[in-house]
Parts: sequence; C-alpha cells; structure tokens
Amino acid sequence: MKPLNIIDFKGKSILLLCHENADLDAFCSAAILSRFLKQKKIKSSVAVPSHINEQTLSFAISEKISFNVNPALEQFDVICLFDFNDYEQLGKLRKEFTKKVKKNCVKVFAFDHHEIEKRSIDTSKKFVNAGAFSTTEILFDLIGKKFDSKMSFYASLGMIEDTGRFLVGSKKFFESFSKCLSKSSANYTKVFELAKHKAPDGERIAFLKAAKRSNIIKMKKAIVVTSTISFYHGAVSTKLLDFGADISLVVGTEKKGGSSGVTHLAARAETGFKEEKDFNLMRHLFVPLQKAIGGDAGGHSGAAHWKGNVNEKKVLSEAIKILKARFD
Ligand SMILES: [Mn+2]
Repeated sequence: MKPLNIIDFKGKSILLLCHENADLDAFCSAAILSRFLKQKKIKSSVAVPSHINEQTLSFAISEKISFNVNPALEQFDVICLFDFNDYEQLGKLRKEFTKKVKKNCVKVFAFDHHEIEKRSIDTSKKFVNAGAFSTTEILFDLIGKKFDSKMSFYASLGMIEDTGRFLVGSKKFFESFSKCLSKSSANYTKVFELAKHKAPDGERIAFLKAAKRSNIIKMKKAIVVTSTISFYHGAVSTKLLDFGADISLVVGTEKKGGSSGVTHLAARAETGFKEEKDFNLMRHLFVPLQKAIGGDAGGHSGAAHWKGNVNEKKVLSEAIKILKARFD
C-alpha cells in the first residue's frame, strides 16, 4: 500500500464519505482521517448517503462528531470512500457520483478492506488491503504514528466491531489493536460495550417470544428448530441457530390493518453443518419449496428467505417435509 500523501489534500475541498447505513468501522475511519487532516490544518466533512446505523449514530453524538446526510457532491474536489467499493453502497448518491466521476472533475480515494472486483468503483488512489480486518486498521497502518488518543480510540472500535469482537484476527492485527487501546482515551470495557450491537426492545422481545414458541425436530442427521413470529424473521432465525440447531426455520405473517398479510419464512443453516453435509439452503430447501407452493425465494447457502400467499402451517410443513427427505 502506498503512503498517504498530504499534497493530495492541501487546498482541496474534501468529502469523507461512509457507505450507506454507515457502521462503526466506516464512520470511525472517516473520523480518524478528519482529525488527521485537522492536525494539518486541512478542513474536511464527514458524510453518509442517507442512513447511519443506530449504534454509530449514538457514538457520533457522544463523541460530538458532526456529519452530513446526503451531501451535495458538486462542491468537493476530493471524495474519500470509507469501507466500501461497490456503487450500490453509495445509496441515493450513486447517480450524482457517477456523473461527477465521468466528468473527471473529482479525485476519488478508497480506504477499504474489501476485495476489489470488476464492478468496484473506479478510484484515483486506493488505500485498500483485503487482508486487513477493518478499515480503521488500514488507517492505523497509514498514519498510526500520528494517532492521538481519540484516533486510537476510534481505530480500536472499528477493529473490534468488524471482527465480530475478535472472532478473527492475526498477530499483526492484535498488535495494532493493543497499540491503539494503550494510546486510547477509553478502557477495554468501554470499547467492548460500544461495539456491542444493542438490538432495539422490539427485536429483543421477538427473540424471547420466538424462543418460548420454539419446536425442536430431531431428524436422523440434523437438528432443526422452528418457531413463529410476525416480525424480525431473519434476525430471529439467526438467534435460534445460536442455541445449537443445525437449521432454523422461522415463519410468520406480517398482519397489516386486519387483512391477512404475506407469509414469510426465514431460514439459517449452521456453517460447519452446511459444509459437512454439503447442504445449501437455497438449492436444497428454498428452490424445491418454491416449486411446491409458489411464492418468492432468495438468499444464499446459509441464509435464505421465502414469502408468499400460503398459510403458515402449510409453508412450515412443506419445508419440514423437504428437510426430512434429506436428513431423516
Ligand atoms: Mn469494515
């Protein structure tokens, strides 16, 4: 990775843009570069296309970091992208951004730890390392020597968040984290708590209700858990899998204004189980399910969703029938 050259920023109007639905890693990365530029007496604005996630919003408020929503791109000479490389993640700024780049009147720099693909956004300079565990780790590699206590705090937050609180990492990564935490204004408990995803009350109640209503189906070669809930089907089926099932199925109908609504079925399959049994939720459950009862299905091998106008009982019994044929 090439070093960051301050000449690229001097005298320019700079936008530090996070991906849509900005998370802690994207936002902390932008905040770090913003502070670094400020040290050099260069102004910049942090922005998001239209949404910032709840956790990141409360972080921005508590740290008093201001940011723009839906910024007008025309006023900027340099746009730095944080934690993404896909046009999709520009949200509603996509059109304007594409126009501006085509006109060649802006320099785009990418700070990212995702793989660059053919469809990735074309950028003038890339500070990209797909081997890094967070975008804040990349910022640390680039300008870590200049980090103050706040920047170190922000970097450690991005690192802990993007690794799912250290489910993955490397020797170098942990060394960097440790350096950031030591220099940080916060202690480990604070960093850990901030990086916790706090589900809203409604979602947590849905988890608990679904747990109470759950059914265990022990097949010869799989443990399946099923439950019913009106909302949060996907999140609930992820949660149910955590209790120890190989496959979770969550069915429910979103009732609107008394009329019977559309039925949803969300499913999750455990990663190790999937590989061992060569099982693909889409191919082996949702495609046959769609053939049997219609509706729309989408997703991938470990997480998939179906919706249609079929009653819950029928959907669930059909899904279980398909799974039994394979695992019982
Ligand atoms: Mn990230």
